[in-house]
Amino acid sequence: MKEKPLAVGIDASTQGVKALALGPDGVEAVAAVNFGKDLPAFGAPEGFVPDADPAVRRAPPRMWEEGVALALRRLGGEVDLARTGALSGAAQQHGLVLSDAAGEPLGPLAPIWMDRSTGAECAALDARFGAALREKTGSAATERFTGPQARKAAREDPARWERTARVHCIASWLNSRLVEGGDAPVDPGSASGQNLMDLSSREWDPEIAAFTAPDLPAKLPRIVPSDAVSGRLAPAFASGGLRAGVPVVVWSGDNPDSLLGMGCAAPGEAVASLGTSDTFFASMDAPRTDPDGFGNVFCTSAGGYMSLSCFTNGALARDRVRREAGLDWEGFDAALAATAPWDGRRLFLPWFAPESVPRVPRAGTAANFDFGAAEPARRVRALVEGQVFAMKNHAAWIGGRFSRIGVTGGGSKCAGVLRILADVFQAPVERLEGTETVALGAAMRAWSHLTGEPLAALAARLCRPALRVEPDPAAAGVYAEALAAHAAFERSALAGRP
Ligand code: XUL
Repeated sequence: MKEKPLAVGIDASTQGVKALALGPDGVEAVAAVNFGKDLPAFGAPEGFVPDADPAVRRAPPRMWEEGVALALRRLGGEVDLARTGALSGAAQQHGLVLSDAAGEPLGPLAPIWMDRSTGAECAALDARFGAALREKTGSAATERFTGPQARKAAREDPARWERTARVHCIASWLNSRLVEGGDAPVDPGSASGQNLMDLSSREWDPEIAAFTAPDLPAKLPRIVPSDAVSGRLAPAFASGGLRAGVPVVVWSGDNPDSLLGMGCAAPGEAVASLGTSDTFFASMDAPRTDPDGFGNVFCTSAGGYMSLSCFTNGALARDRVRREAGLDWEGFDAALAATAPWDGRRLFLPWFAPESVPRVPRAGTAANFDFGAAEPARRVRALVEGQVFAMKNHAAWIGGRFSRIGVTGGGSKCAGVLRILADVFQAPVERLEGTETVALGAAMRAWSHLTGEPLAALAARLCRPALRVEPDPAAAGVYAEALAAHAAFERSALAGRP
């Protein structure tokens, strides 16, 4: 190997793949592949093949595999990948890929995290295990998780199930394709997104697995720590200078590696990812679970635990209120600057679409004032505060105060949103310099394996904030009152719904 080693991190996400090269002085290059643009023959421009049933969301596993190979080739055009000493990756969490013993997928399509077609399977798991499922695995029965998906696959096509040697989530399947022998283990970050793993022992729960599908315990991959080597790079991926035989550190899920790549993997640190959905995830010292059953608990890829709550009404709600108020994004931000914290004691529940936290199966917003008739600036403030109040109230079970909140996603560009987050949480809010946090998290694990540099030291060196917003203590009182009022308003709104 030449003087300066490289670690490569891959982010296999819904709409494409990113590959990132991390050297001794930081990120050297990033290459991207977009499924719609670069691999149109798979017919999945948005990352899934359109289906007549909106609950069904499936994608071709071969597209992910080709996407990874292409991203590595492109990265090889930017840096000399012969310097690579270790590689790792993270994939969209959950999903289900059934494979034979050599890792070949059984069938052209596999369900992804957006699939919502396992309601009957989740009901069966709930009826059998009740609250114990959430307490053991960290999540109530969840439609997109590998366990319910496997139960459905076994029921729908018993012959294929019989032929299945391995039941993979997307991360462990891609990891299997990448290594010699085609049979990779899974890390606790991915395994905790399956409704199958016991969070405290970090082993598959034999009773839950056996109930979920016939012979499932024998078909699941081994669980290994997130810093373990899963195998050696297969010759098929050796291109752009990358050498076959390079160690592949076990793949993880995108959320655990994003927490790492955001530099927020120490207990008490959290991330608010303000994208299509708003996702709030926080690092925890112990596996506490959400008594309401809305949030998920995963293992982190840094050896700890993390909460994850997904608020469906994120960017689309902000965009809708902005448009209806006749504002551009500058005007949206100016509206927040022109109004005071909890101005007029207004409360708004932005359930324009069915919501996951709290669970709201049918769309329908609610307000304690005439939302549609209110001045644009008041609507904008009530919306953003309503979103952040829900985030804070539904984070109460995580325990303690947050020492820092990292922000990412389109919404984090809006200064007014960051101000409200800092003041409601009474915690400093930081926006990072880099954007490829998932690929960076995976590359950090590979680098740590290669050099022995601890993850915390790497985070301190690589995850620098571009902007930090300190909380205003003067807003603490009004927001404490607002949070209590929001919780009561939400309870009464939920009680009045079917
Ligand atoms: C988390 C989840 C999504 C996917 C996106 O539970 O389903 O965040 O991981 O790739």
